[in-house]
Amino acid sequence: HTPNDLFFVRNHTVTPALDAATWRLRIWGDGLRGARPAEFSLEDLRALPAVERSVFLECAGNGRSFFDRQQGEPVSGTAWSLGAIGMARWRGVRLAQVLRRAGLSPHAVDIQPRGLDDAFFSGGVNLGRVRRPLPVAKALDDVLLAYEMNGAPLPPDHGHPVRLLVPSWIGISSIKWLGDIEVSATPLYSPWNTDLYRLFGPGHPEEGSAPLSRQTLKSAFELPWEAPLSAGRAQVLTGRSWSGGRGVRSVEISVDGGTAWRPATLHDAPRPGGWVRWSLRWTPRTPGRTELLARATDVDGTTQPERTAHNTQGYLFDAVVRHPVTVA
Ligand SMILES: Nc1nc2c(c(=O)[nH]1)N[C@H]1C(S)=C(S)[C@@H](COP(=O)(O)O)O[C@H]1N2
Ligand SMILES: [Mo]
Repeated sequence: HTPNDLFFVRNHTVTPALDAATWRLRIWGDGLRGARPAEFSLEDLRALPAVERSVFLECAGNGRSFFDRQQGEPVSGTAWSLGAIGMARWRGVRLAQVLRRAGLSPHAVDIQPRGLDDAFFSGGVNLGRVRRPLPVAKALDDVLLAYEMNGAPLPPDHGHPVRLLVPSWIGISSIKWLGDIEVSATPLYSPWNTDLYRLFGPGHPEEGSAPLSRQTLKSAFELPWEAPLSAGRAQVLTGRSWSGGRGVRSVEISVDGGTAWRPATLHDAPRPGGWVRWSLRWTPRTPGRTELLARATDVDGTTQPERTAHNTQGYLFDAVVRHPVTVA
């Protein structure tokens, strides 16, 4: 697990100060059986059966800087390397249970959770408060209303007092500082599933791809960028691989820039929403600069590619990352 104080923070505006004692979640819309909205306090949610899940949360832009760095293709957005992911033990209540209590109708197709943070402005245009529709099928499957992270109340930066946690899906799905959820009998749209968080550019439709949902396959070494390594001294290279699919089955490592590959030893079983830790012993021999590569294959047989097809906003980078080290 990633400690809370080291967990990446991604805000569209600024972290709001919310009082858990007066906080309420409002559930409303024509996808409910009754006309009346339902309201839940934090105490109400805590009174329902709690569940705990260890799953990662990862921004759709994680790895974005490698479009430019490795492929020479500039993209817009925060130039993350591989730090926009964390794994936590989330505790909360199943969204399915709360939606049913609110009177979910069989005609509901989409829900739209919305944050209590300030409205987001882009290019001078007010896009309103952060919100992104989610199909009811996913909402009823494995989504949590989380109020604890790694055994502590949700920290302010991570959505205090309650956030949505949508396992395996891109980070924007997991709305923080949750204030209300619209439940709708017709499909819902917001800038976060129309102009943002779709794939745009050559090779993609004018209106963009379908709204992005599941995360992709990635690997990272647990090693500083440009790490200095000693020639002739045995190293244990360690790292992690993860996928928005059913989990990672195998990982191969190259210590010569991508010519020869050796299997890494995995230290975790594949699990949806989980990452696997891996290691490989290696004694660097030749002084100089080199690149280490880690390439994962998931349970469905998909392997990380050499390149990721370009998209203008730099989402879902999944190609093998070339990690520079210097042997001296
Ligand atoms: N209300 C609200 N929810 C939000 C955001 C936001 O700006 N406002 N950012 C989203 C994005 S883009 C990501 S990647 C994750 C980041 O969660 P974290 O800051 O807890 O790591 O929260 C998502 N939920
Ligand atoms: Mo994100």
